[in-house]
Amino acid sequence: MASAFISVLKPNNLMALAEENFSPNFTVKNPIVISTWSHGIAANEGAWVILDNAGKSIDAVEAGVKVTEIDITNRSVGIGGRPDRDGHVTLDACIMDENSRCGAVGCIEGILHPISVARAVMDRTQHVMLVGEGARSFAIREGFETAKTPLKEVKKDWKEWKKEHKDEFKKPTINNENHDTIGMLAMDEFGNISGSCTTSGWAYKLHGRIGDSPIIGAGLFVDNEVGGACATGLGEAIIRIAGSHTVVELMRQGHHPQAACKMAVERIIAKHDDVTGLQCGFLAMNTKGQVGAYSVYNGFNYALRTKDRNAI
Ligand code: SD4
Repeated sequence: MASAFISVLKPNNLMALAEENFSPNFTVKNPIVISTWSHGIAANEGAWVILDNAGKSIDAVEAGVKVTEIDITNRSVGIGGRPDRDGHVTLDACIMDENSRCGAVGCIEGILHPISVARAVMDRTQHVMLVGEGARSFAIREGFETAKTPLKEVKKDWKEWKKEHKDEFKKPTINNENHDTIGMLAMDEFGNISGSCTTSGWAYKLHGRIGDSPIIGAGLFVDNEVGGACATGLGEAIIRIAGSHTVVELMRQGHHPQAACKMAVERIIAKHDDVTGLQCGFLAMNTKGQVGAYSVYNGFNYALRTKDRNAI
């Protein structure tokens, strides 16, 4: 087992805050919102507008990640994302509320806000997940805005990539453009937890590939009696252990969110003979307002927003 690779997450610039967050006695008074990576700062602000006005966590996690989806400079979420190897930008997203209601879209193309389509699947259909052309037709029928993808500059990069790689499949590397999915968890002032997750997935993936991010239990899971978890990183590895569900179940057994994330990461490591280039991370929150995060390699960070904190 490659346990030497395990390392606790320590965001470079605010280590003290991170240490404090992870201590067993640290709890945050709700409302609170946390999300993956530094783009989480802006996303949390989007969620905060709702949370700070006595809004519901489900509305907050939708509004929050929409900020990231619409950021065309982002190469791993939304319409600015990198395409698959055939040049299609296919997006994955899911959402889950405090009543275990959930919705998801996978491999959807040319839609500005996949997270809102996932929400519509949850609110307006009897299904949980729509994929591909069916998801896109549903979105259009329901009046969701379309967008042309890939962006010009993204297409240029893809063409260069194709020239260099021809038929070979791109190996994921650590903490580069492949690992910037946004996963978000929020607890509103009523103590209810919801989560969302949205991504353009693994850059230059095979056409039709769906990662963990739209899969309830893999990229995201919420149980309002326990807490929520979301994931980022190599989706195939996260799916193999039903990652976010695993983290929530470990919290149900009494583990602190930090310990639960670490145990899930250790399980991923144990299932792979070689974790070279395999980066995965989990972020979790329990009903007490305790948070935790852990990844295979250092370098993963998350953003936290409460009434008096707004930090990475
Ligand atoms: C995927 N989990 O499609 C996503 C990629 C990711 O941060 O998380 N990037 O496998």
